[in-house]
Amino acid sequence: MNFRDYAKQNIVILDGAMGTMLEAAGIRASELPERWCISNPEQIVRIHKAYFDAGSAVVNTNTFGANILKYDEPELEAVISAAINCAKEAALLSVSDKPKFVALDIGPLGRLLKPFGDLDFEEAYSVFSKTVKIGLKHGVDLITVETMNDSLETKAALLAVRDNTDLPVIVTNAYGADGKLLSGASPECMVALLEGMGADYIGANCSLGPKALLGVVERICESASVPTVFKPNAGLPEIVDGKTVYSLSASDFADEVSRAVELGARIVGGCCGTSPEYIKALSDRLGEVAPKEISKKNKTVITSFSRAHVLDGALTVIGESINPTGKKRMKLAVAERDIDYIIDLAVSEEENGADALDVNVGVPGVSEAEFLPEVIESLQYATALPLVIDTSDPVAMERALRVYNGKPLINSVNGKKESMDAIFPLAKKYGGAIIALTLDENGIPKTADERVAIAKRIIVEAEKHGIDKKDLVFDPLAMTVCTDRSNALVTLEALRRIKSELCAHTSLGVSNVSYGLPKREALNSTFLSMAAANGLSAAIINPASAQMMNTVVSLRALLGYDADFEAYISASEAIELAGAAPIVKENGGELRSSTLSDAIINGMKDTAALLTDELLKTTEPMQVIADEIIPALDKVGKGYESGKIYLPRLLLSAETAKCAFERIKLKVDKASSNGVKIIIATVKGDVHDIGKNIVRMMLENYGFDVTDLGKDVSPSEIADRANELCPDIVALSALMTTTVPAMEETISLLRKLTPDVKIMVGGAVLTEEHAKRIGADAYAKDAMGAVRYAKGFIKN
Ligand code: THG
Repeated sequence: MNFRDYAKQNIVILDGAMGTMLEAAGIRASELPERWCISNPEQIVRIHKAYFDAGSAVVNTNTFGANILKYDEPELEAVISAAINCAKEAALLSVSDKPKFVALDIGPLGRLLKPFGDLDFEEAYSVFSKTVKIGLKHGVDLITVETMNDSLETKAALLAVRDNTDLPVIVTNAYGADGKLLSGASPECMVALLEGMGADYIGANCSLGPKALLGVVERICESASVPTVFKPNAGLPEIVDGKTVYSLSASDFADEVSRAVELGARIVGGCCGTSPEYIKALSDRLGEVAPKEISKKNKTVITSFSRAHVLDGALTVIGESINPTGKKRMKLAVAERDIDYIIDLAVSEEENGADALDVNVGVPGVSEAEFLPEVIESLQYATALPLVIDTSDPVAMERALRVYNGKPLINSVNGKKESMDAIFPLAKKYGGAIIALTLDENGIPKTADERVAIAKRIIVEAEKHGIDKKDLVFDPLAMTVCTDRSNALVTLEALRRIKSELCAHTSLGVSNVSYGLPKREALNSTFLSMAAANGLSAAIINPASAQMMNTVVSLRALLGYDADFEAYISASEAIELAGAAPIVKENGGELRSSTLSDAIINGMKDTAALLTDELLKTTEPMQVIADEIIPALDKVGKGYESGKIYLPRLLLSAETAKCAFERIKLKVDKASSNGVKIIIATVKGDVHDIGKNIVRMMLENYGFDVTDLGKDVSPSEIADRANELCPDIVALSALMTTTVPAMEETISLLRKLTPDVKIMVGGAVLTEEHAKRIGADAYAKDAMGAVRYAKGFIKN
């Protein structure tokens, strides 16, 4: 039986933890677990077989970290083929009468993509591709991409899978207590992104215990049209007597996971802390539960790295400002590759109430294929809004689509064969929604009839490429009424008919209608109202125009999308406060971010460097740091702590602050240090330095003098360096539960050798309480927590 058929008819039981079982079998923390496929294959076979016997229909190969960043090529192939053989052998040996499937397991790379780390998207993609190709060569039934906490890394992995095989693929992410990935993505973001790219099964694994993730599972079930997967830990990890224990018993675990099945999850198993006993309990428990039917969701969703936007009739505003057509200043910015100017426009548009941003950098003589992906990469963390990628160059489009961290709106395809042949495969592969212009080889039709006919043909053609109508947004083309007085009416009729006859979403570049006429805003806003009355879903407009945005706010209220007129009233209050001034600031072509502080907050690196140089002409370096840099970092840091902004944005600001610090360092040596010395290290046995690197970067940016000892550092080395450098603080990181004992050991050694030094600890598996228990002076929940503690040591 093939896996897809099996999953259609059954609740699929996956396996439980591999790591936990290997620990029990005596693997040391410093060993690479995948090597056991070669050195101790009988153990690996035993574990897989125990899962099959307990009721698993699928086991994941022991290849979580099998990639060319950790193994050279011959060893990688040897490890993966041995891992697959172990799983297949276990399937043959198992006494279970269920069908048995082997999934190639792919975990995170252990090195982070930009902006968290230094890995490029393309590098990550090629690393994943290598693992996938080897796995396919040795034959598996399906592929599992799991435990990813960055949406862009997940995208790289899924792309590598889909470029090489049509086998079923399960994709599960590690969500935090806030219901989001570390990179900021919500469950709705992940569903839109992954479903768009062809993931067959989508879900959550690892991280918290089942109860804490039920909300995430529910949201995935509500937004996904594919089966939902749930593979949580056995509750929350705790460390007791140096050992990691999980809070849930097998039967409690089975009860809680079966709650998820009642909510709609159809593919379930266990992650860290679970064993065959847990899978047996789950399998027995689920014998009685019927799988819930999955409904096809018809929502049109676009996303940024952190936000999902649904086209739902409440008139989506797409900001038009990032477009050089007819704008001298913007043309200059593109010619000079001035990304800061573009970020500035984006920040304004977001502040003015746009829901998504059109990004067009087409200027004659500038290679869009080079510049557009660069702009998309920079812009996507400077704004939380989904981007609308606007180019007629398919090469530029594909490059931009690759690096985009989310599901974009593709602007655009049209009814020409050449356009559809170029764009539909890209949309299918990268999973974007698409604006489709109702024109074809014969140009823009004069009648609404013909425009509707083109829309119909586009739907049929898109279907052939596997693209659903819900992902098409039709643009019946607004044209200036200057040249033909029937233009507006034809567009409005086409709009109405596309909505009523084809039940499809629509968009319009509204301001085209007034081209060549005076008092454009009057025509534009009136046309917008007429279009909205005819069913317009998304308007490409200038959000800096108060008249346009007032019209939008009014339309939403009149169309019934503004419950209690809340948005309408707060917009009119803003007008009153400003003394009848427009509710939105006009953008007069000047940079809006005029202070260094603003530049840092908005992530404008070149501008920050420039403004720092400017300030240093008149101001003392320490003053620049105190007045501009630190307040900016504080503001972003507070936003992060309150959950208003996400990690990529925090890091962007930190990097921008670094640019400012570099200018200051050029001027005065040591000027940036606040005099507090900190040693930071990831403890022995732990090779994960993700968290530590983020903390180091934040501390450095606040002017702390940080010495980074790296990862996997022994207690004696840490103590020796502390002795030598006499720091104020030693900061220790442990990401894995298995390495927490090494942290405790380091603390006791430091207490003996350097009793005056304060010790701060952090890491994914630690809690405040546990930090206290192992004798640390402070626990830092995250990078900002570390900064807060260290600030207490600044003398002035
Ligand atoms: N459909 C789709 N995409 C589109 C268009 C469309 N993308 C481009 C364009 N048309 C929509 N974007 C703009 C951007 C700017 C202007 C018009 C359409 C424009 N700007 C004023 C000018 O240049 O004079 C200035 C406005 C301002 O004050 O900022 O006219 O139709 N799918």
